[in-house]
Amino acid sequence: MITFLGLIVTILVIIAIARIVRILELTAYLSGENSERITEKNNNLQGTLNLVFLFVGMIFIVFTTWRYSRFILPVSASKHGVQIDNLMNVNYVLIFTVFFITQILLFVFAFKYRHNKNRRAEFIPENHKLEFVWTIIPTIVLGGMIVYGLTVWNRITNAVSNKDAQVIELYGKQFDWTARYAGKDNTLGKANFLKININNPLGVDSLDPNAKDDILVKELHLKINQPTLLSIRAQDVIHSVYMPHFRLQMNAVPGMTTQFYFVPSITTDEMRKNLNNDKFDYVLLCNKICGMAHYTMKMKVVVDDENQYAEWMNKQKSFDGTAVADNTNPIKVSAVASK
Ligand SMILES: [Cu+2]
Repeated sequence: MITFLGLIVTILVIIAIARIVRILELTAYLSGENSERITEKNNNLQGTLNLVFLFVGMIFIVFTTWRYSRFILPVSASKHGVQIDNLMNVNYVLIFTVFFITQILLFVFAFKYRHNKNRRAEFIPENHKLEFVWTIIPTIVLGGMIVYGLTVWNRITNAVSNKDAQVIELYGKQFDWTARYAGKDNTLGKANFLKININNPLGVDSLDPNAKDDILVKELHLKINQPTLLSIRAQDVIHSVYMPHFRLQMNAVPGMTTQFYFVPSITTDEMRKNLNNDKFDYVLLCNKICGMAHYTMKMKVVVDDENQYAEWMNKQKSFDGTAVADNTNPIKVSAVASK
């Protein structure tokens, strides 16, 4: 109803403006002015308006950047995140520099070279030197950015080969995440979608000896400075593991395993102190629009120190080693909280 009224009001306002313009034209005509003719006064006004627009626009840009900078993520909570932030900052500096230079030149020139009857425009059909400069400089700058970006990305993703990493599986489905810890053997048990049932949401193969000590949880706990390898799977559609505070994102694709290797570097407690906010929590979000309740698909992430982590881990329960995972005798997944 409100939108309908809004639409009608908008249409009426447009009609009213059109009528007023028409009236102004008619009065000008009646008073003998030729409204088609562009006068010196018009040119000066338009030229000055260009300067005003530049000035107001620049103030607006600087103000909004300052005003909303609090929405920018805090310092990275992972080791590799520092490289991503550097890359981002270099991009910001470049973009802002180019933006300010080009916009100031654009509007200042529009003012400076507004029409003047005593001045003739120069005719320059081509200028090879100029074209060379405006082709080569952006090519070098953009090429440099691509090489820099790829180098950082390769360095981050190649780190995966590290063998000391703790393996944690993240499993996405519409619409929640489950984390599986590999247990004492640091080896995840095999999983098979045929074994998925209400008591075994990840389809873990309980016949696999590696699966017996696996632990399923609904809250992701990470140990500070512990190299961690996320092993990522999805059940139904493409999801994406997104942990913005760690500068970490990787797609979760049905039918394949993806991975991300990283080292958490700031505990939840430290970050709360940094941000002066004792309600702060790290979060894992789904970053692929995966259906109606996509926005609810998140999991709390906690970075613990050694003691906190051990304390939490000791409270978890692993798979019941004796049960067999089939539909008639489902394995018990005691640690999966029914939210
Ligand atoms: Cu999702």
